[in-house]
Amino acid sequence: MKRNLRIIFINIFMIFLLAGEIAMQSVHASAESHEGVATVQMIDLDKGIARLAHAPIDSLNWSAMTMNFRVGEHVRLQGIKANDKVIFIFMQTSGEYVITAIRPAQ
Ligand SMILES: [Cu+2]
Repeated sequence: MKRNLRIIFINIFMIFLLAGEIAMQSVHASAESHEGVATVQMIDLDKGIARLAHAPIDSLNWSAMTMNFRVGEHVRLQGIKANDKVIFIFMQTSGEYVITAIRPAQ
């Protein structure tokens, strides 16, 4: 019985992982979004800003730099903090770069 419960929990967890992956892919599929790898410098939850030291982003011809991104309203930061390495997806919206998804890099 306990074992069955454990299997059910693992299955639910896998479904969430899969749903997250699909969400990332659908964000990725839209024309204006870009993906980057970065180290978090600072997160200001009050202002909704993340300062990221990102690696080059080929889809924008950007070289590596440190810059501020706006954190999208519905983005869950899920415990992401300064010095964490992350993979993130962002879009340009009215002159701002807005993070639409972010997760820890493996
Ligand atoms: Cu940049």
